[in-house]
Amino acid sequence: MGFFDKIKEGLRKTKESAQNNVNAVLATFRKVDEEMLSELEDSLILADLGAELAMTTVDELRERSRLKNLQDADAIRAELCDILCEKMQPNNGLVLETRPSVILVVGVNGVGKTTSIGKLGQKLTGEGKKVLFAAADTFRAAAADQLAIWADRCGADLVRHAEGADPSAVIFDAISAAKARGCDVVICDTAGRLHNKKNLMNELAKMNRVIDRELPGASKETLLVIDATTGQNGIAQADSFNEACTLSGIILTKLDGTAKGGIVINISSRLGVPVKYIGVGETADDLLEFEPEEFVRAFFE
Ligand SMILES: Nc1nc2c(ncn2[C@@H]2O[C@H](COP(=O)(O)OP(=O)(O)OP(=O)(O)O)[C@@H](O)[C@H]2O)c(=O)[nH]1
Ligand SMILES: [Mg+2]
Repeated sequence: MGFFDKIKEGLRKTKESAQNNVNAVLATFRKVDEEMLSELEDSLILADLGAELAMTTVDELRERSRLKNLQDADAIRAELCDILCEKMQPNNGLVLETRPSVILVVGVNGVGKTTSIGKLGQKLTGEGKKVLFAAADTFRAAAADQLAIWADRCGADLVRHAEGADPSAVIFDAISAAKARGCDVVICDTAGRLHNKKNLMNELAKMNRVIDRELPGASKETLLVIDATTGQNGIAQADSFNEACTLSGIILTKLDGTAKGGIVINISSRLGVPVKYIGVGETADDLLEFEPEEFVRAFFE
């Protein structure tokens, strides 16, 4: 399946949803008037674009369709795509320039951190990189086992400690091992933590200090994993995590499980942090590098 088709397949629920009638509004399009614009705004909100973004988008569409004298549905759709693309953060991919580089993966419980690390490991080893997983989720007994399965699958190394160990100590050991073995990338799995639990957020800050101390000047990506099915709460999660550990990117998972795929556009435009990957399923191939233009095109096709 091609890249574009995979996004479309991942958006199947969104596109089939009776609620997402953006295309239905355009299909019955006759002229740009207030009734049509307000229907369009409603359908954008229902697709989880967020009220604010839906409003500013429709305001711009009203203005531009007047200026450019847009008369047909295709022209309106193209203009709508352009407006949304302009609002989204461009994705320049991961910056992994030093050896080793570090990717720290954070997020609330069950959003898909460990799975996304497995998928990312697969991608990077596939590019010929030597990858090491750090099992810094020492909170759940099965967490390191789950990561070990992914490590086996993609040929990554694994550093783990016993349950209950200090996660920062795991990261310290993983970095030492990566230096000794000449690894290209260390990917750190962390325990799920609620964004409003102060002590857990402090623990995250400590892990970051260990990385900065042991690898000064190294490339470091701090990726927040957000579950697309949680909708608008993802914005609040991003704001809190960003305070604790300056995020460099977002992985938005479970897009295949939601009828509200517009959350991607919302998150990509609302946060000052780019969406770098989207998850569209549970297998190793189901992590796609996020391309705003392709995504918006798939969304409206
Ligand atoms: N459909 C779908 N399922 C996903 C996706 N990403 C992850 N999952 C599933 O979500 C569930 C939780 O994934 P984990 O990777 O264990 O999540 P986690 O954030 O590591 O969870 P904790 O470590 O408990 O905080 C698993 O059943 C995954 O298979 C996705 O993109 N699509
Ligand atoms: Mg996990």
